[in-house]
Amino acid sequence: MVSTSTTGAPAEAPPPTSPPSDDHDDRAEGMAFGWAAFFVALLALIVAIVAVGLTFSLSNDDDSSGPTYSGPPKVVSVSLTEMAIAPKSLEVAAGQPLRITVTNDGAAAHDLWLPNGDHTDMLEPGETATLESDGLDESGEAYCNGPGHRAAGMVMAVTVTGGGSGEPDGGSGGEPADDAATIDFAAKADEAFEPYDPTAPPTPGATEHRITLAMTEEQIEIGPGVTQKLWTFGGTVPGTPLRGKVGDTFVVTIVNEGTIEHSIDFHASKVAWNDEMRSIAPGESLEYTFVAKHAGVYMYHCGTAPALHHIGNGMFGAIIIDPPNLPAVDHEYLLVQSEYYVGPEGAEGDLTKMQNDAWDAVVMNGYVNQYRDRPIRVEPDERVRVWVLDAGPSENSAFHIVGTIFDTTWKEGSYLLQPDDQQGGSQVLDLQPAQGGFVEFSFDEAGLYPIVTHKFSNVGKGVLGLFQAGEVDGAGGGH
Ligand SMILES: [Cu+2]
Repeated sequence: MVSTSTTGAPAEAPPPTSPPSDDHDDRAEGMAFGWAAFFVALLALIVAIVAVGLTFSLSNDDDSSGPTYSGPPKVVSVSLTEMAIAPKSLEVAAGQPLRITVTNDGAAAHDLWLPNGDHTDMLEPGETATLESDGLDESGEAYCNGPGHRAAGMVMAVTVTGGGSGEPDGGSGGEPADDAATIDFAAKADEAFEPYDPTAPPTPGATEHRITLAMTEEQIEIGPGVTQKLWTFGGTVPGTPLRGKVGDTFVVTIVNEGTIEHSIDFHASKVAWNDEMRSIAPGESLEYTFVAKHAGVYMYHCGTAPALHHIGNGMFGAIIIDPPNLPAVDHEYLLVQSEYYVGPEGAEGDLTKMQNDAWDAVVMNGYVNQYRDRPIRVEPDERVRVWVLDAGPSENSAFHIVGTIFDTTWKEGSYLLQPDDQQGGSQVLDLQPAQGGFVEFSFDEAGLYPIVTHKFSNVGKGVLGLFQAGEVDGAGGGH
């Protein structure tokens, strides 16, 4: 498995526009001196302004000692749910102490932050805490600091009366962040980029599989120059691919190495939801044992509320359970389609966009157009099987390969088409979110064969890949 994890921005310094020369150096020194003088002057100005401001505020304090309040505290009850705070607004006198009973009535962890920074701990579902504050000087917004929760609508407008000015800026709830990173779909990954290995894991000979999946938070590049803080199973998006046969036992230990609760839900299993699929806190682990009773390419994902956010921010993967008598082929690949809902650079995906089906990108195996720039290499007439999973969270897939026809399609546990005297062909494997299957085919001629979803509005959003059959002039070649 190749990780696309990075710890910082890609190292691509812009090339110098002209070679350095003595002339340049002299001018640079002169300019440097000029700038230094300028900054000294600027610093002096800033010091002067601060001094004046300080004097003014001190004398101001002498005139009026600021908002004082001598009455009883304001006592309020606040309820936190997905994704709202009730009541929606709160009015309090300037300087009046606050005693807020905060109850988490939701299914995920939440907290409450006041505009002055006073806040509760992160509260588990059903938990109640009392938030005491000495009071506020200015209006503002109270909010939940859970990842993406404020932008998704967990806000409460706080109006402070009789004191400092300032209107509550409560309009931000429910609006997507406008500082989201932008993906350039024409950009190419730099030389050092290592694509997610599209090769399907081989079928293991053993019948019991012991696997540990760390649930982590990673800075991961999702397209050239755009990095998001994704939540993962095993450090990659998609998560570690797993494989076995019908009848095999999987003993999976999940370890929560993140900072918020997570869980795992294997669609390949038949187990009680309230036991194996329960959420675990940071630092905890859980053993999830199941027997694979039915064949398929199944999704696994985090189910912790809001599951939309956990899946949309990277917590999904594929597990292949081979049907009996699966024929051998020359190459087997695994392509997982999913969407990105891009937040600010280096931050989590935007939950509000997820709630509105407003994806920025649709990708195969977690990276924008990665097999367009690193084609998947086979030979003409070789038999190829591609397992396809649509991880969503919300968009479908019309999986198609330009220039070939599938002679075999298998979807959700059953063959739809196999070679017979009807000589039928299939052009698309259609998958709704969390559906999977495989297709088999070969390429008749050497050349390039684009991989797409035939929902063409998504083709320009990062889903494009290429198979390269044989030698092609000018093609990079990949796997
Ligand atoms: Cu999770």
